[in-house]
Amino acid sequence: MDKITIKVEGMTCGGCVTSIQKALGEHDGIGKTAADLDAGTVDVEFDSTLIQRSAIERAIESAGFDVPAQ
Ligand code: 9UX
Repeated sequence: MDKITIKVEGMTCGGCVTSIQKALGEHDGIGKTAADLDAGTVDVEFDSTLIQRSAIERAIESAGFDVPAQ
């Protein structure tokens, strides 16, 4: 598994954390996720043979959050 940290804008409560982690968990190739509300980041473990960073960022945006240019 690779591990990346993605900056995410718009997480304002524990429910946001849950919904991001739930949205990511539905994708093949994504392992453990950990959203940090205070830091505005999400750590994502993923299998790079199954999913790419760009798709992970799109999944976060589809869940209703903004991923600024990193
Ligand atoms: Mo709580 Mo986070 O309603 O969008 S889930 S602010």
